[in-house]
Amino acid sequence: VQAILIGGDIVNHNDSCSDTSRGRALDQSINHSREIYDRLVQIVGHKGVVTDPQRIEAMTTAWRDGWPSEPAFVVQPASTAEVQSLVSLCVSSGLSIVSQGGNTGMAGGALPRAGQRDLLLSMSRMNKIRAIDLDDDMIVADAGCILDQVREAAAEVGRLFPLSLGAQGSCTIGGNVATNAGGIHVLRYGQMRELVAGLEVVLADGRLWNGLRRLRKDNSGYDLKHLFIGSEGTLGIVTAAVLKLSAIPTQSVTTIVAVREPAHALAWLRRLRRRFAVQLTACELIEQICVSITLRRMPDLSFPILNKFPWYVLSEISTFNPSEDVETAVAEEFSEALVADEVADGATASSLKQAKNLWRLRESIADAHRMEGVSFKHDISVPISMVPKFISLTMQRLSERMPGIRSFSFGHLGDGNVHFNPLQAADEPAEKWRGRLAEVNRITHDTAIELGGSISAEHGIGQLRRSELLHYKGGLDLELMTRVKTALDPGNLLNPGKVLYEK
Ligand code: FAD
Ligand code: 2HG
Ligand code: ZN
Repeated sequence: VQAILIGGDIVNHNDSCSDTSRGRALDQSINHSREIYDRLVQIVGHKGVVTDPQRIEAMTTAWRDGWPSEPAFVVQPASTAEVQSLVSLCVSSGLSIVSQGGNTGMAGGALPRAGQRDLLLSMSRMNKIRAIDLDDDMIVADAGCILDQVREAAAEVGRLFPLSLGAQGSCTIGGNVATNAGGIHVLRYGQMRELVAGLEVVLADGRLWNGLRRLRKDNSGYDLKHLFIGSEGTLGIVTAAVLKLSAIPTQSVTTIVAVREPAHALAWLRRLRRRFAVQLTACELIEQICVSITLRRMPDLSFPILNKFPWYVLSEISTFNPSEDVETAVAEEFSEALVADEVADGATASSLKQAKNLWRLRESIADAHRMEGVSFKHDISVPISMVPKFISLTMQRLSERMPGIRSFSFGHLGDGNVHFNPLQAADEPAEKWRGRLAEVNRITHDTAIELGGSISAEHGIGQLRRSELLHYKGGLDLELMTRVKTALDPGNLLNPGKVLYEK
């Protein structure tokens, strides 16, 4: 059998770098790649060990950034028991484990390191909906279920699983949990953390933590599931989740308005919140350049506002009363905003097709952006009130140092989460702009922190922002994080080289 030798033969655990296998007792008898391969096959069967180079290539290539990645082995377990056996094998053979769902993460967290003893554990075969209970109003899903699959299963029984993001056709529930994913509906339904009632997690010593409870309230001690949510595969392997469902709105109205500056976008958000309260289910800020680049890349999309304006706000208002006249209410707010000179133009989707077109445009910005030369991605959050100041101050500071740099910002205005992704100057060679990420990061993240913000709102740290985390987090934050990591994974088995630096 052609096995595993993607990262070179694994012969001696002493070869591993200081990141791996600290404190783990190794069983010398299985410390050889062929033997490990045989043991893997015993656990997951031939079907569960991936050796096809094309499949491995897809699993080790990030959606956008090119991190070098070479797993020692790639496995796809089919059950929680298999995951437990794999963990035991890794403990005894000195392998580390990198959990992977859909590999859509934006911080490089799901990629095994190159030249290390990293086993890539893909959850894609664990993809069953285990149960749906309408009285509990919850769905129980394997970690490898695709987000769309869960949304569809909920819809089939007349319920909504509200997490919604551009990658929902390929990202998994385990990945959503591990990154505490956000998306467009956070302002109404919360991030993944708010949507999870219970988790099943395989721990770093192979034991199963069964927190798969369907409770809405549970104050019996520390709420351990929250440790695993957002831990990016560094504290445990999520094998299943209990997720809270919601009602499907009977009517959703999508509106886009054009504004001249982000402060006016904020004023529009304030209006919508005041008028519609919890009925406001999405509110996204989009800069003109995002629209033009996305339309150029995706010509089947259209845009209802013909004149160009610097910024747009795309919003969704959802109600449970089919006869409620949301469109008239939005039009009233729009007229008032027009008189106050806060909006310049606007349109409301008059069909599902038009609404879908607008949301597809919004969700395609990230894809269009990655094709546009050198760019610098950020996922900052600031208090909502600070969004306009963050954008103007950061662009001013960047432009002083890097004339010609182009603003490219969009994101979840209702959460104060800006994807601040400036582009290199147009018509300049890419070489001039490559290698400037650290400089751009420093200015951008300094400004976000200065305004009371965070260096990552929803994409996480992974390997992309590890040094930024180290730079910005206070000593006590890092100390507590390290103590949690050490308590749950003393041998540093799980996703080493991600989130934290090992001592
Ligand atoms: P992966 O990429 O496979 O993994 C991500 C991290 O989770 C890694 O650290 C991995 O080790 C860990 N992990 C995965 N599965 C498990 C498991 N079972 N147990 C333990 N750890 C695990 N994110 C947002 O928050 N909001 C958005 O709006 C958004 N939009 C996106 C749009 C596009 C086009 C793309 C490509 C990505 C977007 N993302 C967004 C980023 C990404 O976080 C989400 O797509 C998703 O949550 C990742 O899920 P995944 O299954 O692909 O995880
Ligand atoms: C989105 O909101 C995603 O579209 C991706 O979080 C953001 O590409 C990005 O920076
Ligand atoms: Zn986002």
